[in-house]
Amino acid sequence: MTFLFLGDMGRAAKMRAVFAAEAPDIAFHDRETPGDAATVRYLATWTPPADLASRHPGLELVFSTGAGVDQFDMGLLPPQVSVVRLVEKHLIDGMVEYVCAAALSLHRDFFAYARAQRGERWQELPVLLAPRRRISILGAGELGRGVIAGLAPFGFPLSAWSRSPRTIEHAAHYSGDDGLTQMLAATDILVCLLPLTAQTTGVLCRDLFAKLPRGACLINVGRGGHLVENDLLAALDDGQLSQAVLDVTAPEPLPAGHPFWQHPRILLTPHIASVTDPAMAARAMIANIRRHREGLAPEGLVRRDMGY
Ligand code: NDP
Ligand code: OXD
Repeated sequence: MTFLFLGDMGRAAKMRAVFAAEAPDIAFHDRETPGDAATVRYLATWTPPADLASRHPGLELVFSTGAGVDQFDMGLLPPQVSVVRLVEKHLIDGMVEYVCAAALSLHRDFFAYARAQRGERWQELPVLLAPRRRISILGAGELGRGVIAGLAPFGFPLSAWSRSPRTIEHAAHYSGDDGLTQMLAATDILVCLLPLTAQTTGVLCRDLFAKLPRGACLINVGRGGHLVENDLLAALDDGQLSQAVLDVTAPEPLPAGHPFWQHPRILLTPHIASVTDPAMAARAMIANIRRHREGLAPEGLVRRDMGY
């Protein structure tokens, strides 16, 4: 029973050590020692190669090494293969830290003060405390709910929007188009934590920005494909939005000379909001292999027809 990791060898070494110590019953293979392709039951990769199914006819589970699966071409995988994304505490904690840091920096006007400093202006802005700053999250999944739990102790009024109705501790919940419009009207800082699917591509666009109160801020930690770049530039230029923090772009990295690089109201980070830890990922995958062997659904099982 073989697990094959198709990633870089530095990560492979860390994952191999966890498998050796905690799952000696599962043979661990990697790119340099791929073993017998026919015995591979479980495989982890960021993007599956096109010939995956023919190369490994015994495949049962394909793990994404991240939380997202938009980089997978589901059509290349046979229907009996389950696709599993990474659901893991370390990944959630990283996202919570990043979004809290970005939201607090926006809330306490750090970006405006950085601009004032560069212009040698000693300029006070009104101080609002958290109960007067409304933060909303697009997406109420593993990461969105983690972020809500991380922001709640500060006292921000919190909301979240997702496809299906649900109850979330510490946040008002909205779904549907009307729910989105209602939520946006009461949002000062908007965080995108949606998966990238056909339905969510380009969701961060002029129409959505127009539904926010004037001067609202955006944090995009979902995917670059969620954002219509020219609509963001227009919204920042005319003051509809006052600041954007972008951890994701399309493509990554942006080409030289792209207007986002030098924009005074955009902070770019290189897709580091939350980074997979190979050892933690290996533990999550081992736990899911055990669940699968017991006939249980793996945690993070992707609804292939929905794309997330
Ligand atoms: P989940 O699948 O747990 O959650 C996705 C959420 O989005 C769910 O609440 C889902 O609704 C909602 N959603 C999906 N489609 C729609 C839609 N059409 N309309 C409204 N709501 C929708 O994902 P995670 O929270 O684990 O991860 C979210 C994304 O974060 C990843 O897909 C990835 O793109 C990004 N990410 C970014 C990282 C970074 O470093 N920048 C790191 C890790 C992930 P419902 O609950 O109803 O299904
Ligand atoms: C992920 C990511 O999906 O890092 O895990 O973006």
